[in-house]
Amino acid sequence: MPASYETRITRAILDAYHEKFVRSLVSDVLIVGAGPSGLRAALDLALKGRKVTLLEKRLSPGGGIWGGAMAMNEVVIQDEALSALDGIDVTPRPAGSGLHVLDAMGLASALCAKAVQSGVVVLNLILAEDLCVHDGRVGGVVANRTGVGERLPVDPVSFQASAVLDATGHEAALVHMLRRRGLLDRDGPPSEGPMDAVAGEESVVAGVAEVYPGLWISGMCVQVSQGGPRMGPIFGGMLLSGRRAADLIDRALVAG
Ligand code: 48F
Repeated sequence: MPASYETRITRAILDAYHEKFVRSLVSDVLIVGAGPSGLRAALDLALKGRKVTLLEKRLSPGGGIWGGAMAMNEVVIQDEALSALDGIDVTPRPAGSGLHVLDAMGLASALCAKAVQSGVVVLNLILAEDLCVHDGRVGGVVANRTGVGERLPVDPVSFQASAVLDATGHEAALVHMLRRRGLLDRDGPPSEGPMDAVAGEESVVAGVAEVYPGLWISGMCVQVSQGGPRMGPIFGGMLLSGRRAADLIDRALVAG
């Protein structure tokens, strides 16, 4: 029987997704969480020639960008952080006091588009539910379809990488997985402190680190896991945090 038009459409999706999924199984860097810090880190690492896979549990990558602040969809970036927009097709508008504004839709979509065009494999609707740890080193992520592993007795699959970045924002999901098992400072701070926009912009960048062999943190995950201040609704530090993570991870990979 000749394949119907519907069958050929399904086949095209299956073939393309299969090829992408196979490519994502072994990466230089696996990033969990496609918010501003994860997307920026993914883009920078891809531009450095790294093989990058980005897992996002939601339908749409972009994390907190879409909502701006209190669902007012404008994003604020400070003078000192304008370099965080390098290579992204957006035009910030001056807003006084050393601040600039950007349409949130424009920033989220431009970041996603640039990351994909630069070779990052983005797999959405994939929930990271555990880590692979071999000989005291994180070597990958255990993941399932969003909504499946949480509700049904369906086994997950795993993705391997030389470095894993926890960019899951307030959830600090990968850090908590290690903490629950006592593999990482079980008595670490329970969450971020109260809001301090100035201090937060600094510490979210300064705190980027490899917190366990093979596991790095960026973005809001830094504040949560290190007890830093809650951030103001400003995105410069978040993007710079992703940039610093990309730089440190790339150097660590070069050093072997
Ligand atoms: O929350 P999110 O945008 O994190 P971020 O990059 O940026 C924080 C800002 O958006 C904002 C702020 C600005 O001042 O403070 O909050 O640190 O993006 C995190 C992404 O991770 C996904 C989640 O859906 C979101 O898109 N995520 C969280 N847990 C998992 C996950 C998981 N277990 N598996 C896959 N994705």
